[in-house]
Amino acid sequence: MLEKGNSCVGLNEPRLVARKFLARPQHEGVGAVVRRSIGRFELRYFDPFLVLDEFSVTAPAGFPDHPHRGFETVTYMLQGAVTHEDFEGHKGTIGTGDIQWMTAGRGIVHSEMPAAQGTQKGLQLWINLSSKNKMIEPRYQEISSKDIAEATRDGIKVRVIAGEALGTKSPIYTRTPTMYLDFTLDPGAHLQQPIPDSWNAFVYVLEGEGIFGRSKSSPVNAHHLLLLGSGDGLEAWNKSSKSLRFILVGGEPLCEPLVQFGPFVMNTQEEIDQTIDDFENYTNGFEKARHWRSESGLSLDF
Ligand code: FJE
Ligand code: FE
Repeated sequence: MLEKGNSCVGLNEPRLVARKFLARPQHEGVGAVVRRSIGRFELRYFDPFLVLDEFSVTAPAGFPDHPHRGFETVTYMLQGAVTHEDFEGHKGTIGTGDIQWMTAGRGIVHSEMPAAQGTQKGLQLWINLSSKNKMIEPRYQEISSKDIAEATRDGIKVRVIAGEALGTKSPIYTRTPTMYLDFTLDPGAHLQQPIPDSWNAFVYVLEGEGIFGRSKSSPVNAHHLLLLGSGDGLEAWNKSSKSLRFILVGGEPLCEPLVQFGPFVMNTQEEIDQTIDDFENYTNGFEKARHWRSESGLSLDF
């Protein structure tokens, strides 16, 4: 048995890369560009993950007024800033390195628009909620970049957005058990990161070139999504001469039926019909949408 601890981490069964996707740019929102990996046609759902978008928005483009129900959105800024504004008057700007973990629950209507000159870049992940949590009160968890837990060891830097790595824990509460780690590996670095056996997990490469799963596998570069197979953790190497940055995300699968209509994600068609009804009639959580418009005054079709 290998011992698992803060300073002695060993993997019994490293996960191999099961599938690889290149996320190509597509248009979303109003004039925005996203590289969608999870949520595209070939990969509708990777339980509990619904969407992974690497987005790029330049004013006046953006994501004006639109609803969500039944899941969480996690926005992680990589460059620039985005202002969000919701129908309850919750408003704020998230800048480079900041995270907004939004539990839409029974309903949020909001806008997400660029807040700075130039191009704003980031990642948005949609995490499904279990049937018992779909209709909970909406909740925000916001962490500014300076408060995100970081750890460094042996040429590895990690920003712990959710879960735990290198002995450092995130304060984020995940309704659907989730880990979200932002790794930077210096040239020559080798990572071994435990992942709970029963969880689904993926890597998305942001910068540089990495080797994942097996030390002899071919290098993978930016904008690629790697779905990991079964096992107890991830092994990764940076055998290049430049730094390597990627996110590792894992989550406990819900194993529940899924019916999605755009930004509404429920378990049955009846619940989706009810949701459309609630949205159109401003009921069951959408009451405040009746008289609300964001400053942009626009709304997003879905
Ligand atoms: C949405 C179309 C959309 N990816 N990445 C339809 F574009 C959106 C949406 C987003 C989004 C927002 C940000 Cl800030 C980043 C994104 C899709 O807002 F919700 C629906 N329904
Ligand atoms: Fe949104």
